[in-house]
Amino acid sequence: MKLLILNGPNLNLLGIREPNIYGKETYTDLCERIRAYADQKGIDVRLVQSNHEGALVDAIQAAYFDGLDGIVINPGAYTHTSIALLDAIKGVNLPTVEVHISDPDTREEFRKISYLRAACIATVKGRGTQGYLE
Ligand code: CA2
Repeated sequence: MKLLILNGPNLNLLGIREPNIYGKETYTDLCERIRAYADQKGIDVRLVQSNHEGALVDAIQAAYFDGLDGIVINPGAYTHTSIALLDAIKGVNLPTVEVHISDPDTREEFRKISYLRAACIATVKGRGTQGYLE
C-alpha cells in the first residue's frame, strides 16, 4: 500500500511557532515519525508539504496518476477556503482522510467550515500530530 501524506500552508512551521496549539514537534520530526510508523505497518509513504494551493492539487492528481492507494491530508487554512482541493479529492476518487492537529471546531467561527470534509471518508481532529498515525 502506498499513501500520500499531504500537508498544506504553514505546516512546515510546526514546532517553530504556536507550540501551545500545534505542539513542539517540527515538520521534519513529524515526517520521520510517520515514516517509521509506516515502515512498521509495511506502508510506503510519499510525504509532501506545500504552501501553494495549485501544488497541493498537483500532488493529489499525481497520487492518482501514479496509482497510490489513498491520501492523508492536512490542508491547513485551505480547509476553510478551497473548493479546488475539494474538487481534486472528488476528482481522483481515492480514499482520503482529513487530519487536523488542533480541533478547528472549537476555535474561531471561520475554522468551523471544512470544504474538504464532504469528500473525505473520515476526519481526525484534535489529536495532535498523533492524528496522522491514526
Ligand atoms: O489544526 C490543524 O491542523 C489546522 O489544519 C492547522 C492550520 C489551521 O489553519 C487550521 O484551521 C487547522 C494552520 C497550520 C499552520 O501551522 C502552523 C504551525 C506552527 C506555527 C504556525 C502555523
